[in-house]
Amino acid sequence: MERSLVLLKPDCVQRRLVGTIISRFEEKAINIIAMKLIQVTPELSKQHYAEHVEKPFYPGLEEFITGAPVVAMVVEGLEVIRVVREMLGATNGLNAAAGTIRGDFSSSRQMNLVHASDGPEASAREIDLYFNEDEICEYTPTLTPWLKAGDE
Ligand code: FUP
Repeated sequence: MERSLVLLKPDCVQRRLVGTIISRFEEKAINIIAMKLIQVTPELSKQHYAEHVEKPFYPGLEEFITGAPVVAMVVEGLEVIRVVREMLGATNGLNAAAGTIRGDFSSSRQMNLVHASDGPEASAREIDLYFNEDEICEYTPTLTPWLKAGDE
C-alpha cells in the first residue's frame, strides 16, 4: 500500500468541483484516509513548492495557491502515487489527455485543479507538511473483497 498527498487547489474549490473530483477517486476505489479544508499560508506554500521558490513563475504560483482555501487529502491504495498522477494528466490542462481530470476540466498550466505527490519521497514529505499523524484515519473498506482479489 502507498500513500499520496492530494490537494484540491483554490480553483477547484472556487469552481465547485470538489465533489466531482472526489467522486473520481471514490469511483476508482482509492481510499481517502485524511481530509480537511485549509488556507495555505505563504510559508506553507514555500515549503510545499521548495523546488520552485527561485523560479520566475513562483510568485504567481504562491498568489494562486494562497488565494482561496484548498482541500487537502491523504489517499491510500496499491501504486496510488502513479495511479493518481495518471488520473490527473499532464501538468498543463491544455496538454492533458481527454479523460484525465485536467484534460476534462482545466485549460491552464497554473490553474490545473489538483496536486498529487510525484514519488514516495515527495509523498512522505508532503503528508508530513499538511497532516499530523493523529489526523490520519486508516480503515478497511467493507467492500474490499469486491474491489480486488485477495492476492493483489
Ligand atoms: P506537477 O508535478 O504536475 O504539480 O507540476 P510541477 O511540479 O512541474 O509544477 C508545480 C505547479 O507549478 C503546477 F501545478 C503548475 C505550476 N506551474 C506554473 O504555474 N508555471 C510554470 O511555468 C510551471 C508550473
